[in-house]
Order: sequence, then structure tokens, then C-alpha cells
Amino acid sequence: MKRFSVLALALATSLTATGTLAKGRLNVLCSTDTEWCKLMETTFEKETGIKVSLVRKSSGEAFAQVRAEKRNPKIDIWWGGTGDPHLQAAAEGLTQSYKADASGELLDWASRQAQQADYKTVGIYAGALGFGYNEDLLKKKNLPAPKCWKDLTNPIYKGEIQVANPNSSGTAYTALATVVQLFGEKEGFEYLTDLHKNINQYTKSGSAPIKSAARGETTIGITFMHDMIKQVKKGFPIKVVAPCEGTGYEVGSMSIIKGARNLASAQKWAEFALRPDIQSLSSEVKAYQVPSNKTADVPPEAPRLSDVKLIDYDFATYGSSDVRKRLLKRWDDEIKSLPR
Ligand code: S7P
Repeated sequence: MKRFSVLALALATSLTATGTLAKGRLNVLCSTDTEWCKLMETTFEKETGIKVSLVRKSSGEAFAQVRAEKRNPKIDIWWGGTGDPHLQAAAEGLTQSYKADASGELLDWASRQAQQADYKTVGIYAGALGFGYNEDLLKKKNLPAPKCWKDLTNPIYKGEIQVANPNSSGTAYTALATVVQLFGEKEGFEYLTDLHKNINQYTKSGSAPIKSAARGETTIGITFMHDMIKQVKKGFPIKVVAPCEGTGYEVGSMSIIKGARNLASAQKWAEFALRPDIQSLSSEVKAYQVPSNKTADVPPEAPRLSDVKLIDYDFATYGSSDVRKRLLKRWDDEIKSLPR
């Protein structure tokens, strides 16, 4: 009887979501919104018969896990999340080179990401940063509509703005690096000091601020524009702003972990995730990033990068280990601990 239950348990743990016997395993660390992680997991399992164990973490937290497990990796592939920590992981030798069959089908920004990291990461989508506000709340509070990054430091917005913590969140690190590139490091940190006075909460996840704005818990949220559009499509009164000074953007990325125990399955996922038909599924879960494969369908809702005043975001510098570590430490030392 005991032997039977052990066998039953062993069988149950190697069954895929569709109830078929698994043809392999794969441990995925996922840094997009949960719905998209789930869609990728079930579609991949269904197509390949490989059993996926997936954990969702924000980009900064995911990077911390990959680094902590350097000598004993539990993850095979890290899919999604902003490109800077993926580049840092590549530079620190935490990920391994893999040139997928679809490499030649990718848009320039995605190929550049791969080439500069010797294929230890690759771009899977892109999206521009901005801020959004709850139009009803803004009106109710009789506040003017902010149009520029600098507007957000106006004391009339005290306690009205939410953004994530750049240590845990790739979105918030993109915001930090954007401000430094737009205004220079000295003025950028002065800007962050002023902005801090208006912040009601630093969240863990990057998209949380605009979800809070949608629910009326904060008036303004700093996030990627595609995360704002998702709330608009859900029917919330969110107004999307492309800041007047210009803004930064992300190259959402994917990396195979060095020492991956299920390497063949990880490479299968990498091929799968770069395919146009798979990238085209994103709009089913209201993920409106621009896909990296040239022939994938761009969701009509996706903010077009060409319509936004983008800065020439320096991914090599701001994704480098030294600069990312230094800026995060400076933010912890000089901004986070300030009174509000
Ligand atoms: O929701 C999609 C998205 O904005 O989430 C990723 C993000 O890095 C994960 O959230 P964190 O900011 O909490 O790290 C982005 O890559 C992606 O576009």
C-alpha cells in the first residue's frame, strides 16, 4: 500500500497540467505580469509535454535569486523582466550563451541586447516608461494634469505619487536610470530627493503603482506605458502620459542560467519564446509590449516606441554591474531613508 502511494505520488509530480506524463522538466523564473507567465507555462507544457515549475518574481528580486544560487542553480531559464539586471547577470557569468534559431528574425534593439552580452541574454519585448494618473481622482482633488517628469516634484502632489523600489523592481530601476540619463547624476538625485517628498509608497512590484491608481488608492503611478494601457483596457479611468522631457525604455529579456540542470528544456523554451506565433499571444492577457520578433503581431494597443520621445538609453552602462550596484546603493543611502 505504502509502495503504491509513493508510486502514485511520483507519477503525480511528473504529470503536466494537461494530465499527460511529463517528457522532461523545466524551472522557469518569470518576471512579467502573472497572467502572461501562466499563459506561457501552460502553452509550453501543452506543446512540448515538458513539466514546468514557474515562480514569478520582480526583476530585481529575480536577479538576487539567480545570484544567490550561483553555485547551485535551481532555475533553468529566466524569462521576462527589464533588460538591465539580465545584462548584469550576463556580465557576472550567471547566465550562458545560446543563439536561438530565430536570432536573425529579431528587431535591432533585441539583437543588440544579445550581441552586447555575447548571447547570454536576448530581447523578447520592449516598452516605454512614463506615468499615469487616475483622471477621476485628479479632478476630484482639483489637481492640474502633470505632463513632465519635473511636474511630479511640485509640492501640490504631496502623497499622491507611487513608484516601486528600484532594488526589487526593474521598472523602478529603469525610472532611476532614466532620470540620471535625462538630468545628469547630480541633478538626477536632487530630482529624486524632491520626488521622494511626494511619494506615498515604494512598492515591491513595478506595475503595482498603476494598479493602485486604477483602484483609486493613489492618484499618480510611475510605470511602463503598456502596464497603464492594460488598466485602461480593463475600463479604469487612467490617463497615460509620455513625459515632455523624453523618457527611458526597457528591452524585456530572457536568459538561460549557467549550470541549468534542464538545459535541453531551457533551450526549447528559448526557441519557443522567440517564435512569432508565441509572442503574438501576449495580447490575450493584455500584455501590450512591442514583441521582438519582426513578424510577431504588434498589439494595436501597444504604445509605439516611434511615437514617444525616447532617450538614447545606455543599456551597456546602466546594465553594468558597477553602475547598477552603485546607483542602487546611492538611492538606498540618499533617498529611501529621507523623511517625507
Ligand atoms: O508587467 C510587465 C512588465 O512591466 O513587468 C516587467 C517588470 O520588470 C516586472 O516588474 P518589476 O518592475 O516589478 O520588476 C517588465 O519587464 C514588463 O514589461
